[in-house]
Amino acid sequence: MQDIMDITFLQNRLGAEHSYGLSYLPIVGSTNEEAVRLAKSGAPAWTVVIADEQTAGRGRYLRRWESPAGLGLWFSVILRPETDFAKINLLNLAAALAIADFLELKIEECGVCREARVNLKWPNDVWINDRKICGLLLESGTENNRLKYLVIGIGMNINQTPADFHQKLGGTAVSLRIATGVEWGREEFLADFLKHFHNKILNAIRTDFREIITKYSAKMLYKNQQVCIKLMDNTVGGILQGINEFGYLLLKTETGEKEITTGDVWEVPNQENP
Ligand code: BT5
Repeated sequence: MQDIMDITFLQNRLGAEHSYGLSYLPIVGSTNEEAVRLAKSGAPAWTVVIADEQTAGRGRYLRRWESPAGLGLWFSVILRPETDFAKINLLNLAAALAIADFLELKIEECGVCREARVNLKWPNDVWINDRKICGLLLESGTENNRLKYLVIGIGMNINQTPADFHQKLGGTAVSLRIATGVEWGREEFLADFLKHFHNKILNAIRTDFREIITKYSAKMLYKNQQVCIKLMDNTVGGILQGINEFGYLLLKTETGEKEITTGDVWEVPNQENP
């Protein structure tokens, strides 16, 4: 497989009727940074910034996202949804769900018999079995409490082998190749994903996210399990119950039910069976 993406192949596979404008950069600091810059200067909805490699790929809270050349899909989609800023959580969940559904479709299509369960770790991770395959980072601009633009940054591990991951990620990250045992054509995968993503996001907005909560909940990691949630300045423990209509996490704690708007969820190992 090649490091450099074949953009003509990608365009052709997307077909003539697609709504995307592609901006391809072999190497960039962060596709989100570039997409935010383009969005601020008026780029239309469905502009996609794609890179083969990111030198400063970012996660939430200024964390780093490993984005080696030619092995994954690192891209950012600009949206201009006509919605309140408050809908951003639901858009985040709708995007994660669209990714999980697509991964399931592709895994099924390729016919591997390996056990590859796709799960959602609230709020922005997609996992296969017990490892992270994909992370999302949303960045937005607002005006009078309405979303002016939304950038959905997506990092998906595609063709890495275990040795390609940084030691620090050992045991927590996975690629589609590791999960399925086969190598994937990134262009074909991305073109098919973009078509799927467009339909899913438009449908989620059109139906006011009505089905998203139920569908997201069904794929949620650690449901009804004891978890620990790392917030900005403290940690809270409890039983993960699901999400509410705003996309916030519901946690049953010793002092009652808590609504969590952001944070990192970790499983608390079972004392009898750690
Ligand atoms: C995320 O943050 O998971 C959001 C990642 C978004 C990356 C995309 S790539 C395209 C676009 N451009 C950008 O600059 N970013 C977006 P968070 O939940 O904070 O998780 C970050 C953590 O995931 C790190 O601290 C590592 O532990 C882990 N990690 C880093 N790189 C990884 C990788 N390639 N695969 C799996 N885990 C990784």
